[in-house]
Amino acid sequence: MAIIAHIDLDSFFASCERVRSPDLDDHGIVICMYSGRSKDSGAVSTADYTARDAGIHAGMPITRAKDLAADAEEDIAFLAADKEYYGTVSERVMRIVREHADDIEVASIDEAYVELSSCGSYREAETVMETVRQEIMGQEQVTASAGIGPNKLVAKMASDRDKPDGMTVIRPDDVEQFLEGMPVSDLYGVGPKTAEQLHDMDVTTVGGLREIPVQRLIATFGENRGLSLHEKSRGKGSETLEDTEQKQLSRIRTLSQNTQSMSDIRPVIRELARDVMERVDERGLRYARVSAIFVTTELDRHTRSRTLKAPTDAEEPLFRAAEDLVSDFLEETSSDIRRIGVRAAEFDDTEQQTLDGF
Ligand code: TTP
Ligand code: MG
Repeated sequence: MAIIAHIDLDSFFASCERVRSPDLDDHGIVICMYSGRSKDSGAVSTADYTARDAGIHAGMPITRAKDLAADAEEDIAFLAADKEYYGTVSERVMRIVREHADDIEVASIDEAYVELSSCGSYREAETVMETVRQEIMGQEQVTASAGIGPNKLVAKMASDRDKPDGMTVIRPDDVEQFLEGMPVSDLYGVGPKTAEQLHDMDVTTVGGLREIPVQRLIATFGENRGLSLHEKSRGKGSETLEDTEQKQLSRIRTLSQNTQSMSDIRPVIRELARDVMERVDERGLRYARVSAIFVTTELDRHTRSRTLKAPTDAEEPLFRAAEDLVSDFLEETSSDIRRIGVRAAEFDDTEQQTLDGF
């Protein structure tokens, strides 16, 4: 029996900004993607729940959002999106989630599917996800909503049910009732066009969709979409997570001059190893394979790799192995090196990457 959770951070970009701007405590927050064409051209990226109460939502033109904000009771702050910062928060959050799961699939910057089948019961899975949400709150001061169900489809829709800062558990026996009265447009993957076509067939709820014979769905929407709608209306979805885990981390740099000299290259390897390790650390990983990447003056690209005796989270083995690989390569080539790279791979349980020799 599969048990899958879906976790989605609440008004994510806005929540990140709230963490670093205590002065916005009594403000609503709107995050904007400015197009740069004119002062307020662009669209709203997200709005916190206070700004949503004023009618502001993602995708809305910034000018319209500002009009709504002007009429709102609360003060609403408009900030430019800083995706790099949100990315670092996201990585730390995913690390927390990963620590509690058999496996995770990072589905976007603020959501992940979580494999919890080994919990053995929904009650245990619920305890795990409650812990995950508390740790995220404790460490990052952002709230997350979660859903638990027998597959990804149900988990995803369950996490949407009680936003913000809520959790919904849908056991297999509850799936039908959970979906029954739901508007078809809320079925994950049903866009406005499909919803409209369904409305034309007098289908407004998922329960109504379930009544339509699959042949009729196929006749209207084609084989793939027809079948998919039929399955979704019954709460059937994938129980298998996609492999999104990081397979390798690397940094490559152009040398200040083309060279054959180890003493020129060594300090660069040191810096590259440090940069790579920073990212390995951020993700809480251990690596077991080291590669050095070379681009010669002729722009040929070579890779040399070595597997360590045991996985490690230390920087020195990365530097040492890369240094050895470089010195071996310098022995066998007569070309000067133009660019040099260092890569760590084979993170803990992850399978070996076949990136060598490209
Ligand atoms: P979502 O999870 O869709 O939205 P959210 O986290 O802001 O709000 P919710 O509480 O409903 O989950 O998207 C995650 C982030 O992705 C969001 O904070 C900003 C960004 N985003 C955009 O930039 N443009 C968009 O149209 C959407 C939907 C999201
Ligand atoms: Mg979200």
